[in-house]
Amino acid sequence: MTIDTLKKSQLMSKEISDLIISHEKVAHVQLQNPLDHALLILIKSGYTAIPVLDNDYKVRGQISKNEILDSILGLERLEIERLHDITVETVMNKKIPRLKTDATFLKALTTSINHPFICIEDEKAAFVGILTRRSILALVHRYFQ
Ligand code: 2BA
Repeated sequence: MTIDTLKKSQLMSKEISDLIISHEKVAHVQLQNPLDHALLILIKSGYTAIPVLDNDYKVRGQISKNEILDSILGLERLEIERLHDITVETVMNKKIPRLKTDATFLKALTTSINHPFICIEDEKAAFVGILTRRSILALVHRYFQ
């Protein structure tokens, strides 16, 4: 095995724990929050999409600005007044990628091809934080240098 191949296999089998953005730093909303609150958090944080958590701090989905705006799209205008009456749970995307803290870097790299961020859970499925495409690419970039 060459040194390059060895380094590559070490990188790919490396665990992702060092790359995780901890839950305290992750903007999120809860299932029962109204959409006006979710939109406020999205606009204030600057992110396109953020995780949705339940009362037990478990990840249940993610919500994006586009999903919110799409849900209030009327025939001729955005029905802004409906934002307060719809909950995050009704509109969120439930099919989201998740990984455990001990997942390999290769698994995270593969998942990040189609997803800008991945929710990370512990063994009891509690939310630990997120892994962003940016942190994954930064590590790949360091490797190629
Ligand atoms: P987006 O919000 O679509 O952001 C795409 C990229 O734009 C981010 O890539 C980052 O490079 C940059 N960016 C956007 N808003 C930023 C901000 N307020 N501060 C700094 N950089 C910003 P990634 O860093 O790879 O993040 C991928 C996705 O992960 C983001 O997509 C967002 O949906 C989510 N995300 C990242 N950090 C988050 C956090 N602290 N809380 C909640 N969601 C986060």
